[in-house]
Amino acid sequence: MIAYRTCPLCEATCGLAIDVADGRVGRIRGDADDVFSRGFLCPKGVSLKPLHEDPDRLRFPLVDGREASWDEAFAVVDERLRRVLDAGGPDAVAVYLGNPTAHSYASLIYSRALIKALRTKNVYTASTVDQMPKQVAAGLMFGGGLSVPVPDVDRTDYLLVLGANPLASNGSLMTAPDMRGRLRALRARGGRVVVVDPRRSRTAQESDEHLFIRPGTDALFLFALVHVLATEELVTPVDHLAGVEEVLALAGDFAPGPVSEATGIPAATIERIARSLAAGPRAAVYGRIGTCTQEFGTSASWLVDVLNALTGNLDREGGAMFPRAAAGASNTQGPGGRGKGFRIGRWRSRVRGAPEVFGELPVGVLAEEIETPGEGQVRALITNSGNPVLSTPDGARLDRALAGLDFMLSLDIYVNETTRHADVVLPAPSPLARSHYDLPLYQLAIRNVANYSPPVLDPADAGEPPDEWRTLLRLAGIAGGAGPDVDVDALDRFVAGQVIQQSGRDPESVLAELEPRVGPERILDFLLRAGPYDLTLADLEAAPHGIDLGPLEPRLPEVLRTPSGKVELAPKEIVGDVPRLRAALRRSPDGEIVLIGRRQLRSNNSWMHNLEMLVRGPARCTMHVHPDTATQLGLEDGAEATVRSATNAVVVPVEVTDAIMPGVVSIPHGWGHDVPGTRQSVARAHAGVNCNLLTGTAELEPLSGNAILNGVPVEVAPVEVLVAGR
Ligand SMILES: Nc1nc2c(c(=O)[nH]1)N[C@H]1C(S)=C(S)[C@@H](COP(=O)(O)OP(=O)(O)OC[C@H]3O[C@@H](n4cnc5c(=O)[nH]c(N)nc54)[C@H](O)[C@@H]3O)O[C@H]1N2
Ligand SMILES: Nc1nc2c(c(=O)[nH]1)N[C@H]1C(S)=C(S)[C@@H](COP(=O)(O)OP(=O)(O)OC[C@H]3O[C@@H](n4cnc5c(=O)[nH]c(N)nc54)[C@H](O)[C@@H]3O)O[C@H]1N2
Ligand code: SF4
Ligand SMILES: [Mo]
Repeated sequence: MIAYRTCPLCEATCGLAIDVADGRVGRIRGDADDVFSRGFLCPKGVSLKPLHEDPDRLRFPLVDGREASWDEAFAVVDERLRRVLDAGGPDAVAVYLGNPTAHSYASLIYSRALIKALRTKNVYTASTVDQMPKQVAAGLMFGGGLSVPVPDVDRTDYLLVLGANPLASNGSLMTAPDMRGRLRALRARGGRVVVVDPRRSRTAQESDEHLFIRPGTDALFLFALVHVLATEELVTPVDHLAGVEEVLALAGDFAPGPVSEATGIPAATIERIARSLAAGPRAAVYGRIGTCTQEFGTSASWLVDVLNALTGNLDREGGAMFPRAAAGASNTQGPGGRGKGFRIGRWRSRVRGAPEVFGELPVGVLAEEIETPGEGQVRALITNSGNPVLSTPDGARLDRALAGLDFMLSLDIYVNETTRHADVVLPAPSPLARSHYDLPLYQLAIRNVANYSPPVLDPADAGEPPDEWRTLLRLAGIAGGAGPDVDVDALDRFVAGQVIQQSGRDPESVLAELEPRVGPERILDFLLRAGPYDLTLADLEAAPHGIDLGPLEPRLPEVLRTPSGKVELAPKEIVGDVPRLRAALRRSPDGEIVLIGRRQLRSNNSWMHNLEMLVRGPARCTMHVHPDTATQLGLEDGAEATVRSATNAVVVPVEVTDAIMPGVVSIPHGWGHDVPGTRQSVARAHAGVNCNLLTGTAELEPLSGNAILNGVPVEVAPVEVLVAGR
C-alpha cells in the first residue's frame, strides 16, 4: 500500500508517497501527484523512516531518568507541579514551545489549552529566536501577526532576497516546495534574482547577482533603497496606505553614500537595485532569518514591505501577496478591512521589563527569570518540542538555570541537551503515527493549498505513545487542579466548544454537526467549514494529494485588521526606533570580526543529528572564514580556532572559503551534542559545538524582544598547539 502524507519537518509541506506493508514502513518518495510539491522532496523527507525506527527515540515516559508508565508519570507531574504552583502561583511555571509545535496542529491547538489552564505570564517560544520581528512588523502594518506578505515567486520577474537561503532551508515564511525549481523557472522566463547575504549561499550561487552585506545592516540598505525611490521620484504607491510621506521623510537620512560605507554595498549598486525594483512591472522583496535575528530585525522586516508597497508591488500579482488560507487564518475571520490592530507590551517581564508580544516574552530573558529570586520567580518549566539549551542565546547560562529548577517537564521524543534536565519526559508518536495539517504554514504559502494527512500507521498497533493532544489535555487537567485523571474527552469537547464560540457560532449545534470526530480533527473540520472556501475535512480526506485553491489573489483592503483600515506604513513604535538605526550609520566596522550562522540542508535546527543518513560524511559544524581574514588572524584550513565573544568562548574547526565576506565568520547552530546525560548516540558521535554559547542576552531587539544571533562581535585566534615536554 502507498500512503500519502505531508512532510512535517520544514515549511515546504512536501507530499510524500510512503510504502507501507504489514505495519512496516518501506520506501519514502516524493508524491509526484501532490498538487503543490509535484514530487519534490529533500533528504530529510526520506529520513522519516529512520526517525520512525530510531532506537534512541523515546517510546515511554521517563521519570527521573527511568522508564515509567503513563499513569505514574502523570502522578509525578501532578505532585511536583502542584507543589510549585502552591508555593509560587501561576507565574512560577514557565512554558517553552519549540519549533516543531508549528509543524503539529495538535500541539499548536492543545498547547494553547495547557497555557490557558496554567494562567502563567511566563510563556516563551522559539519565535523570539526566529521570526518575531516579522510578526511585529506585520502586526503593526497590517493588523495581524501572520498577515505576512509572501513573494509571488511563480509570477514575479524580479526577486530581491535578503538573509534567506531557501535552497538550504527550503523556504521560511514562504511555503514553497522546490524553491530551486521555482527560481530556475523565474530566471528562465527572463526574470532576475538578487541575493543579499554576507555569505555566497547556495541560493546566491543560483542567483543573477549576489551582494555581500555587513551583518546587521539590512535596514540601512533597505532605507537607502527607499531614499533613492524618493529622490528619483520613482515612488508608485499601492492604494490603502497611511504614512507614505512620513516614511519618505525618514529615508532622507539614509543616502546611498553613507549607507554604502556601513553595509559594504557600493552606492551605485544601491541606486541600480532601487531603479530595477521600481522599473520591473512585477517585483518582490523578501527577507528572512538573517534580517530577523539581528540588531534591527523589526526595522528590516518593516522596510521589506515598505519597499513592496512603495514600488506598487504589495498585493499585486508577481509582487508580495497575502495568502488566503483554508483554515485558521485570523485575517479571513469577520467582516475584514479593519480591526483591533496589534499592541506591544500588554505586560512586561519581571526582571528587566521586556515587553510582551503576541502573548509571550522573549526567550532571551528566561534564564534571568529562573535565576532571580523574588515574587514571580520561575521555579518550574514545561518544554514542548524545544531544545533551548542549543537554540537560544547564552546556552551555558540557561543550561545552569535549568539544572537549578524545582521541577521540569519536557514533551519530547529524545533526551537531549535540554530535556536531560527534566524530571519527567513525555514522548510523542512518530510523525508517521499521527495525523497532520499545516495550520500556520498554509497561511504563508505562495499558492492557496490545503492538504490533510491521516496517520500512516495506527499509533496503538505501532507501539507508539498516545497522541500529543491527549497528553496536553491531561496536563491541562493537572494545571487546572483536576488531578492526573481528568476526563480527556470531556475536556477536548470543551476546548472545541471554545474555538467554535470564539468565532461567534453556537457550540452545541456545531459540535453536533462535527460528530463523531474528536481531537484536532474535529477542530480542523470546524476551521475548514468556517474558512473562506467552505471546505470540510471530508473533502480533504477525499483528496490525498491535496486541494489546489489557486494562485494568490489581491486582498487589500479586506485582509487588513488595523484600526484605521489602512496599511500603516509608519507605525509610531517603529518610527520611534529609527534614531537607533540612524546612530548605526555612524559606526565604523573597521577591523571588527562578527559571527553569523548558517543552515544546512541535512540539519533541522538541533534535532535530526541522531540519524546516520543525515550526519555521515565530513564534519559539518565548522567555522567559515574568508582567506584574507584567515591570513590576517593566522588561521589555517582544518585547524582549530578559539572564538571568544562577550558571553563565552568555543573551539571550532576552521574552513577557509571565499564564499563568506572578509571580517565575517559563520558557525551553524544546533550542534554541541557532547554534554553528559543525553541519549542520542549518533548525535554524540557528531557533536560539533554550540554556537549559542557565544550569542548573548544582554541586548535583545527592543520592539520584538528577538534574540540577536547574527552580527555578534567576536575575537578569533588559532588554538595554540601545546608541544609536550617543553
Ligand atoms: N545561532 C542561531 N540560533 C538559532 C537559529 C539561528 O539561525 N542561529 N535559529 C533559530 C530558529 S529559527 C529556531 S526555530 C530555533 C529552534 O529552536 P527549538 O525549537 O528550541 O529547537 P529544535 O532544535 O527545533 O528542537 C526541537 C525539539 O523538538 C523535539 N521534537 C521533534 N518532534 C517532536 C514532536 O513531535 N513532539 C515533541 N514533543 N517533540 C518533538 C526534538 O527532539 C527537539 O528536542 O533555533 C533558533 N536558534
Ligand atoms: N535544512 C534545514 N532547513 C530548515 C531549518 C534547518 O535547520 N535546516 N530550519 C528551519 C527554520 S526553524 C527556519 S526559521 C528556516 C529559516 O530559513 P532561512 O531564513 O532561509 O534560513 P538560513 O538558511 O539560515 O538563511 C539565512 C541566511 O541569512 C544570512 N545572514 C546572516 N546574517 C545576515 C544579515 O545580517 N543580513 C543578511 N542579509 N543575511 C544574513 C546567512 O548567511 C544565511 O545564508 O529554515 C527552516 N528550514
Ligand atoms: S523540503 Fe522540507 S517538507 Fe520537503 S521533504 Fe524536505 S524537510 Fe520535508
Ligand atoms: Mo525557525
